[in-house]
Amino acid sequence: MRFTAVDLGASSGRVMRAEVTADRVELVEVHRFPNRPVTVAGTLHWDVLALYQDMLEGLRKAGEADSIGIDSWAVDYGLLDDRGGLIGNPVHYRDARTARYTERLGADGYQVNGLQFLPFNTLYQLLESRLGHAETLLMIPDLLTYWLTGVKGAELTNASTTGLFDVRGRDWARPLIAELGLPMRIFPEISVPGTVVGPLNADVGREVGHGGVVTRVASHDTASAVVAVPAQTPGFAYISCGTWSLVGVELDEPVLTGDSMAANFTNEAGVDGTIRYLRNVMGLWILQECMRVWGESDLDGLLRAAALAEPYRMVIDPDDPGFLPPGDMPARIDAYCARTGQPSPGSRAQAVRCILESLALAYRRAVGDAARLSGREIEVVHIVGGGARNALLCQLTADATGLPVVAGPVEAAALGNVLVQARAMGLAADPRELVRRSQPLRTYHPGGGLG
Ligand code: LFR
Repeated sequence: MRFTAVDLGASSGRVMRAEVTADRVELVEVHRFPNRPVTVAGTLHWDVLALYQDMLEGLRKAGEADSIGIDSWAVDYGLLDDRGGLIGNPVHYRDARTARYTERLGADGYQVNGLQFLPFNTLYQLLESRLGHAETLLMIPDLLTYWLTGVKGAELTNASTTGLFDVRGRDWARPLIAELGLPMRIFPEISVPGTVVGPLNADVGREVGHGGVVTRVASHDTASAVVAVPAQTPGFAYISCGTWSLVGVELDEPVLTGDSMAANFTNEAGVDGTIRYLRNVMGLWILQECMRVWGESDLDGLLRAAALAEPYRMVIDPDDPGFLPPGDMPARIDAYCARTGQPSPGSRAQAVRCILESLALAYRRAVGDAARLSGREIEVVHIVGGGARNALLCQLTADATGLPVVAGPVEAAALGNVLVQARAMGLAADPRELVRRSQPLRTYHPGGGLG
């Protein structure tokens, strides 16, 4: 059968066409486009109409499929009025409007939502939003689904990132929503990944040149990526490595202890009743911003030079809040090093080395904390997403964790998106097995060398 996956990341989006048979899944990228946030009147926004337009272009290029699925980053949303019109442009989670939240609010109950504290969690954004005549809140993939089909609704995995979700009841946390003074009317009914939404609107069909049906997938990109982790046994940790690095394990039950909250671990909902127990590590964002500031696009060249740079000359804490907003990252690294009595990198190669080693150390901490807090014994680390292509980072991670690292698939989120659709249509009963059979994977061993 044929499927189309729309996968929107913080820095780029893609539309993939997929062919799934009983024992294989093949992906072909048909459209890739940059995701360029726009600052208007001092507020950082997503250019959601440009993303919509590119999605249509991708659907046109992909041709007709048995089903279409959409995933994106989490947390952000659009608000609709009583006629279904979008009120304002969705605000970017890196906008400064939530910077004043530096710790959990009393009413943000970890016992209920199980969510790590991040200043941009939906609930803090909503406290900063004008909800006046808002009738409906739709998370980004749900908003795009609405524009394609006319159907409003919420999808489980993404709803679980709002802070307004009861992780044990797997539904909106009504008492918490009431306590925060937010109107319950704006939260649509939640459906689970694999739910068929309905056909494309006629006008959309005319624009893309074909019809089709939209299925709700694990619409939080990280949840889709975890579906595509090619693990064989329960003793695995994953690092979903793109703009962010999401580091954790897959559990059957949330961990809601005080220790877990103190370690800022999150319990986000996964497919089939699972819990994605993980921590957000700042990820390749710092490197992406350095490259933007340097005007440099040759990542491979930078990585080759970084492999020859001096090991562990300086380290940063990638999770320092100073690295969250867009800006002059090389200067921020210098300032961090000065503040902590370390030399500045002094060259691009050394700066890249510093970022990757600091990430590897952050991964070691997060994998160790996940194991300790969940009681899960970990034998292997899977790196999925764009970072799986970064051999230096994979090797540094194997060295830092002392565990074998299996790298791949690179397009994990799009694959997970497709596999959930395929399963809804009776194919891909064991998604991970299909990934193992059809995707190239590479293993890095601790001490394996950087050559
Ligand atoms: C990764 C991701 C993370 C989420 C962050 C912000 O793309 O979805 O899981 O914490 O983006 O939405």
